[in-house]
Formats: sequence, structure tokens, C-alpha cells
Amino acid sequence: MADPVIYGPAFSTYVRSVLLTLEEKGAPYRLEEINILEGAHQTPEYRARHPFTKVPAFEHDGFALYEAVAIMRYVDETFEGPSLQPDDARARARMTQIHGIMNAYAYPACISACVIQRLVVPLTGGTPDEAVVAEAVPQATTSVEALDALIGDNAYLTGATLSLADLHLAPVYDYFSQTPEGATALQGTPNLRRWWAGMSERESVQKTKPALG
Ligand SMILES: N[C@@H](CCC(=O)N[C@@H](CS)C(=O)NCC(=O)O)C(=O)O
Repeated sequence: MADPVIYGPAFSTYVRSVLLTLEEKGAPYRLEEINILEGAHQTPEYRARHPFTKVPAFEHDGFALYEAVAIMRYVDETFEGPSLQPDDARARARMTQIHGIMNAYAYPACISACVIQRLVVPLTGGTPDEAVVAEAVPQATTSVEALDALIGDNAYLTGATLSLADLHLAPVYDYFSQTPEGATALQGTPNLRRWWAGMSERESVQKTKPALG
């Protein structure tokens, strides 16, 4: 069987969540760079892989897939290594809930608004749009506070063991904590800060650290 191929830039949070999943499984893979800052995801060739022109896209032995959570689940269920999805119905529901929070609330506020304006816009020579940041801060703060309440005293987001929920949040937390708004919001989330102190030491997290972060 061919090794899986991930299409996207290593600096994308969604790409990194997939890479983290592969790393935690100990699975082989190849990353094919699609630089979204240079518009490489807008070509007809890439659109054939992902009609919504987002990253990541994925292919494994003729099986093509897009949407990060679907890819993460497929990787977990296809490759050897520790299971990254809880068996317990409640913990599994919690994992699905956290994927939903990340996609619907946390990513748009923390990454699409705060991180893009604070970290990416200056990199490309622009000036952050303060109105975009200000509008996003309440939802970003609610997102990290909600996740802090959900993890509580647990070591990981769904309980005592690592799950895909942790691998979804880790890249977002990493970037968001590097913005002034993130630093302030995360002061109110001691459980998440404890979680990140451990997560950030994991080999998978170290190995996938993006140049942007
Ligand atoms: N629903 C998609 C979202 C992926 C996504 O938003 N990726 C961002 C990068 S982290 C992207 O492709 N941005 C490029 C763009 O919006 O043009 C998934 O879960 O895979």
C-alpha cells in the first residue's frame, strides 16, 4: 500500500491536526506542499481534490478525502498504533462536541480573525484590521473558556487519554497563544494552560511545529 499523502502547507492548523494524528499513530506519510499564501489552492488541479479550495486534502492508495476531522478519523481507524477515539459513548460524544466547537466557533474567531490579523497580515507586509480582531475577541474568549470548562481536571480533553479532540485544538492553541488577545484570554483558562504545558512537550507537537509558529 502506498503511503498517505497530505496536500497543504505545514503552517495550516488543519493540516497540522492531520499531521499530528499521523505522528501519534506512527504512520508513514508524505506532505505535498500547497502554499495557500501563494494561491496554490486555487488552481484547477487542486480544486479537483477539494471543491471548496481549503487545505488539507488527502489521498491514500486511491482513496481521496477532504475535511480534516474525516481524515483524522480515517487515519486513526486505518493505521496501527494507539486508538485516538474513546470507546466510551460519553467521551466519544465529547470528542465530537469539541470538533464542532473548534470548527464552528474557535477556529473562525481565534485563527481566521485574531491569528490572521496579528501574525499573518504583518508577515505579508500589511496592517492588522483592529475592527476584525475586536469583533472576534468575545467568541474567541468564550471558545477557550468553554474548552477549559470541558477539560476540567482531566489530563486530556475527553478524559485520561489523548484523543483527536486534543489534536484538533493543539495547533489552534499554539497560534492563538502567540497573539496578545490569546495571551489575555488564556489567562482565564488554567486547565487549558496546564494541558498545553504537557501537550507542547509531545514529540508529535515538537516535530510538526510550523515555521510560522
Ligand atoms: N472545513 C475544512 C476547513 C479547512 C480550512 O479552513 N483550512 C484553511 C487553512 S487552516 C484554508 O484552507 N484556508 C485557505 C482559504 O480559506 O482560502 C476542514 O475541516 O478541513
